[in-house]
Amino acid sequence: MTLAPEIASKELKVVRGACPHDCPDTCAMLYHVRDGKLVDVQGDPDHPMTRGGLCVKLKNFPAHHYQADRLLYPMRRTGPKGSGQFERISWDDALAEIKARWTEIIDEYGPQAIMPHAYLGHQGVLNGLTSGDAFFNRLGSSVAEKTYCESGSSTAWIMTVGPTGGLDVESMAYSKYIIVWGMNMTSTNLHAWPFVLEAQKKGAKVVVIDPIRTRTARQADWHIPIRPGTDGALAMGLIHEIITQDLVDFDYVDNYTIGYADLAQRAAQYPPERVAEITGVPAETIRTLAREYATTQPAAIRQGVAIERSRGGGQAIRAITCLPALVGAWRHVGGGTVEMPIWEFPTQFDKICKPEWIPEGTRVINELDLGAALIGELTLDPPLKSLFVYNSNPVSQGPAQAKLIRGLLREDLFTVVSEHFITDTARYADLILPATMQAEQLDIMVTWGHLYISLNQPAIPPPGECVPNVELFRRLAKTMGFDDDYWDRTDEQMLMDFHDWDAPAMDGITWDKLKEHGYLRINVGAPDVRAPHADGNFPTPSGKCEFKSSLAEGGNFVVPVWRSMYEAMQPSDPIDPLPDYVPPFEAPDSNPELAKRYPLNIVSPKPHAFLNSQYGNAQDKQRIQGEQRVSLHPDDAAQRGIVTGDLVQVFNDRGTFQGPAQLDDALIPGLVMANVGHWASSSPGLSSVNSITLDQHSTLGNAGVYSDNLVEVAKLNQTD
Ligand SMILES: Nc1nc2c(c(=O)[nH]1)N[C@H]1C(S)=C(S)[C@@H](COP(=O)(O)OP(=O)(O)OC[C@H]3O[C@@H](n4cnc5c(=O)[nH]c(N)nc54)[C@H](O)[C@@H]3O)O[C@H]1N2
Ligand SMILES: Nc1nc2c(c(=O)[nH]1)N[C@H]1C(S)=C(S)[C@@H](COP(=O)(O)OP(=O)(O)OC[C@H]3O[C@@H](n4cnc5c(=O)[nH]c(N)nc54)[C@H](O)[C@@H]3O)O[C@H]1N2
Ligand SMILES: [Mo]
Repeated sequence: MTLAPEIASKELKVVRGACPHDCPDTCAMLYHVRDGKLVDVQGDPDHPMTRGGLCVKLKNFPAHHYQADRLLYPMRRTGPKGSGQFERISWDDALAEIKARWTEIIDEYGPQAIMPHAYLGHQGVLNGLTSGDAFFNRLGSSVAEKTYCESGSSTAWIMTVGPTGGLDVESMAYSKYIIVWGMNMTSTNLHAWPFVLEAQKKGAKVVVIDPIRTRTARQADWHIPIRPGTDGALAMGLIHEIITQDLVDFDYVDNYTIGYADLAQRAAQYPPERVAEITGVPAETIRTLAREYATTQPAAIRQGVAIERSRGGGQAIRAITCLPALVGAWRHVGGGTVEMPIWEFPTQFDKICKPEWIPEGTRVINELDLGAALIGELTLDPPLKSLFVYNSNPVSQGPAQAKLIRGLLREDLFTVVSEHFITDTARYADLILPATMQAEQLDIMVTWGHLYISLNQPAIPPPGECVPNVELFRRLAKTMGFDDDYWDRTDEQMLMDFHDWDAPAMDGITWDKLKEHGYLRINVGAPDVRAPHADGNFPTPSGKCEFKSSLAEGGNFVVPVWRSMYEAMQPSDPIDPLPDYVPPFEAPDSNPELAKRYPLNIVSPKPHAFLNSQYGNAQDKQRIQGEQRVSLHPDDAAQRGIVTGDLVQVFNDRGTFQGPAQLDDALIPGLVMANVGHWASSSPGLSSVNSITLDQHSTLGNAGVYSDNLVEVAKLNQTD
């Protein structure tokens, strides 16, 4: 940005910050401030992962703060729902209206008629995923089960190896074999990629398993294309081969695992020829991959969240997480697997979230069911009468977009949204409340891709009447008459409560040091020596890696994405204690009837230049990301008379969206790809990719099934 001369001449202040986004990298940043204005944001050159570089999303971060259409004041709807017409009101009026409407609703229906909806718009302790929990628990609203992301993976992970950080991504520099499974690291975990490249330079083989030859796959030594939702079969096939080729590390298995005999029996059902039919991965590839993986140690597996996005995603992650113990990869620095290392931090979420305030018997509604809940497809007594959305954009990111919009259009639903912009969801609000951005607030970032505690310190004052989420909920608590001491704590006191400072992992870490340094590595062993399970030590009920899970006995459960969030998630259906392949809800093989009408599988991975839907309204990012394209294999396009650039429609019984076609032989035949995150309000047809998404849950952890959808694609007449 060009600075006015009077600002450029003012003294430069540098403040230590941390990236706010839901991304495994959580970069350490340096805010450059002149005369109260944010003039530049740089990656911290000293941080071992950030290494001075920020990703494309964070380039120009000051401009995000000063974007002209940013919300600066509370707003009340003036036009019909969804019209996007609002007028400025005062905070006092907004809070008074919330109090009046909620009091009415509570009197008539009880507090459970109110539901919060939050996800990871912000990743902080004070302002993130759980920032409203204490307030809504105290209010007695319905509890929102938040399983947009990682809940399938985390549930599977904890059933298998317990709440361990597992392999440190920095230790991948010492790996000799690296499998990047269902992750597009160079877009979604960019700052871990240098460790992969370092290993590759030293001779390690890098393998990518993905239905698409992505920008990451192109840099790998071996790309193995696979049909979406079939990773469980591939992993079971690898287990089968490791056993039949006599590659098991029996010393490790005997000492540090349970359930081997049962696992072997299950895996016997997955010979490579059968697996090849399910996955599309040739039998010989499966044999070779198993042999190379087992015999090239240390071998690492970087698991992507994308694996969980189908009916059997959780079970697939169970199978994958068994692999390192089977071959003894955990013995070595650089061996093992990583899901998210968050479990290593000594967090005390309960002190922030107050689960003990949830009134007994309070119902739990999964956020992925919001559309169904709002339109009465789920029988709810009392029905939902008010929705409070913060840190999330369900119209863009949730499944079953059409149901959700129908629900949000209900005249009797009182919807409040706290936001930075009038998003696809905020358009449907009755009231919008303005939220601060990262340079304007204090927070500790919850990190899920490395082992550093990251502090973000405020660098500039909030513009207009924006408030951090933590302050928003304090104001709401006061408005609703809550007088607990909890609401009197300062931000700093709350942050001090968050970690267990006496835990060994916090050795050498103090608040003052954190303020001075911005980030500090927790005390869990340096990347060049850390081998957390060289001698077992798995934090499972048995203390071993559980091929056969003892936690499964309790029935299906959801591991809260953020550790110790609370145990409101009741066990439901019985679950299989052994990993297995669970076929997708929607795939040509598993649902041939549906495939007659909708023969193509669609995946909707992360946009390179947006962060989920954030930056989807920023022109500089739109220029990089391009519009909502529909990628398909040239053979599928030819069958439909489609060429690159044609405006096409993607559809199934749930909905439809449009975009220009892009023919791309990087996709396997039968696959369509459209990145999530483009705004419906600025897309042709006014809908986006989640219009076609099924609102079912995976069999483990109630995860969303974004990679488990059949569609058809047709050319649109330009006059349509
Ligand atoms: N640039 C950018 N970075 C981000 C984000 C963003 O929006 N933009 N979002 C962040 C968030 S919230 C998350 S959870 C992470 C997720 O990051 P990733 O785990 O990388 O997830 P995706 O980008 O959804 O998908 C990664 C790859 O998985 C493939 N894939 C899809 N379905 C399957 C399947 O069933 N099996 C296999 N083997 N592969 C499959 C896709 O083709 C895609 O190339 O990224 C984070 N980082
Ligand atoms: N089709 C498809 N759908 C998906 C996925 C997919 O791969 N494919 N991925 C899923 C995954 S992994 C995830 S994590 C979810 C993400 O789902 P969301 O977390 O809903 O995604 P975002 O687009 O980041 O939306 C967050 C919103 O919070 C707002 N926000 C940011 N900071 C603050 C703040 O401090 N205060 C307030 N009040 N608001 C703030 C932002 O402006 C933004 O509009 O999407 C899921 N949906
Ligand atoms: Mo995510």
